[in-house]
Formats: sequence, structure tokens, C-alpha cells
Amino acid sequence: MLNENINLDTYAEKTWCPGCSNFGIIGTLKNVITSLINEGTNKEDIVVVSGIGCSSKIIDYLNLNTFSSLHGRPISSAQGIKIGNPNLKVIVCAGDGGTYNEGISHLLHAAKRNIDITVLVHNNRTFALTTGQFTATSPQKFKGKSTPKGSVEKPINPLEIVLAANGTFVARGYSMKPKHLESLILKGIKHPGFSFIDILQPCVSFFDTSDFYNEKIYELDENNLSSYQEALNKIREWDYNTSSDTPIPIGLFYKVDKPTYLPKNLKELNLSNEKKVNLYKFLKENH
Ligand SMILES: Cc1ncc(C[n+]2csc(CCOP(=O)(O)OP(=O)(O)O)c2C)c(N)n1
Ligand code: SF4
Repeated sequence: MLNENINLDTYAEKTWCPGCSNFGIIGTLKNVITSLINEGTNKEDIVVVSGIGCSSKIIDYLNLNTFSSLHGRPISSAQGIKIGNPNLKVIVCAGDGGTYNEGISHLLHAAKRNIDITVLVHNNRTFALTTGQFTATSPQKFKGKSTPKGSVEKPINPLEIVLAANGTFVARGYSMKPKHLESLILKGIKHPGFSFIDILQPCVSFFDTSDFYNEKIYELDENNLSSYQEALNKIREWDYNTSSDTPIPIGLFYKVDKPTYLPKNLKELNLSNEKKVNLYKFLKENH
């Protein structure tokens, strides 16, 4: 039976810029969470973890269990939460700066160990909260506060990197295609293992890419998702450079089932009693 009374709103006033595409992402995420709850997941068993940035403000606006981590560190916090209580569905919301610059090693290692968490990167391709410096996915010639004459570096392709790191669910969404994004996030959360979704998210104040994306984005046919080579070919169709004329595929590129990293419960970690007490104390105090 549908539960019509799920209130995921908080009293906090949203401080995103008018027209920011984070408004679309939070709406989509609320729909996903409502679906999970209607399918039988306890609201208390869902945790959203964020870092610092415009994207990370999302947790202030969600009436859920949430955890605010440091800039670039939410993936490590999320892994600790998952290990502490494997029954939880743990979702990370973070920016491209935090995830692909400061926190990239955490992303790679979480993918490598296939820990069962979901990472949503709000990829506006700039450090937005600090008013527009270039990040790892900014295009060449990006003009921002730290590169007034245009950056010289080529962007990275985060999907290619996560695939190479043993990612078992590799996807790209677009904030302006909410229905498509909703189904992608739901599939990601249900995937038993590490799920990664790079969400193209125009920043209307510092890097408005919406016209560029609206012209180029197309939805993938999600066939043969277990072929590494096919996924790689599709992932390489677009190199994150704004100047390239190629279409931009969105959707699920790769999905395979592999053993996940996770002791079934804390007992399997073989922690000393003292460590267990400290861990429970820490989790309780920071709840
Ligand atoms: C280790 C560290 N480096 C830098 C900062 C300063 N800082 C705070 S938010 C931010 C930008 C966030 O950009 P991004 O992660 O892309 O998220 P967005 O604001 O674009 O959503 C920066 C550089 C910080 N708080 N901690
Ligand atoms: S700076 Fe960009 S990402 Fe941040 S709230 Fe404004 S439009 Fe959104």
C-alpha cells in the first residue's frame, strides 16, 4: 500500500541560487526514497552522507538520517557507516570538486573494494560554492577564479576511471532528465555493490552548460551491460571537453555482480571489546 504521508522536507530554507539544478536533484532523490519506503525499506535505514559544497547542502533539506562529512571525505564516512551497520542503505551526495579532486582516492578504493554504497556526484564541473574554480572535469580553456586566462589541462573522464577501478555499476545521469535519473538512482541503490552515478548538473551561476547538454545528450540502449569493452567504448564517446561535437550518452554503461566488501556484521571484524565500545560510542554520539 502506498504511504502518502512520507514527509521528507525540513524547515531549513534552501539557499541554492534561483534556477539551480540541485532543486531538480533533490526532487528526484525524494521520489527515489519515497519509492524505497513504499517498497518496504524503513525510513530509518536510509542514510544520506555529504561533504561540503552547494551539492552537499542537500542533507539540510532532507528529513532523513544524514551525516555531514568533510570536503572530499563523504565516501570514507559512508563506508564507515555501512560497515557499522550493514543493514543501512547509504547514499553519498557530493560535488565533482570534492569527489574528483580532493577525494578521488576514496572514490577509487570504494570502487575497488565494491562496498555496497551509492555515490551520486552532482557534477557541475566547477567548485561552485567557492564561486567557480576549475575542477578535474572542467573543460580545457575553462575561465574561472583560479584560471582567469583559461585552464590548460584536459578534463578527466570519471566514468572511465571508476570502470578501471573495478566499479560494478557505472552510470551517468542528467539533472534535467528527472524521470531517467530517478530510475538510474533506484537501480543504483538496489545494486548489490558499489554504484556510481555521475550526474551532469549545470550551475546557472558559474558554469551554465544546460544549452550544451540539451543539444547533445541522448539516452543509451542499456544492452549487454556486462561487457567491459563495450562500456569503455561508450564511456569514451565524450571526453568531458565542452568543445567536442560528439553526442553525450547518459544511462547505465556497465553493471556486473561481484562479491561485495562487507563483513556481515561487526562480529566478523574481530574487533577487541574496547574498540567495539569506542566505535558504538562514536556512532551514538554522532547520530
Ligand atoms: C580540504 C578542503 N579544501 C577546500 C575547501 C574549501 N571548499 C569548500 S566548498 C568548496 C567547493 C566545493 O565544490 P564541489 O565539491 O565541486 O561542490 P559544489 O559546490 O560544486 O556542489 C571548496 C573548495 C574545504 N572546505 N576543504
Ligand atoms: S553556485 Fe551553482 S551549484 Fe551553487 S547553488 Fe548556485 S547555481 Fe547551484
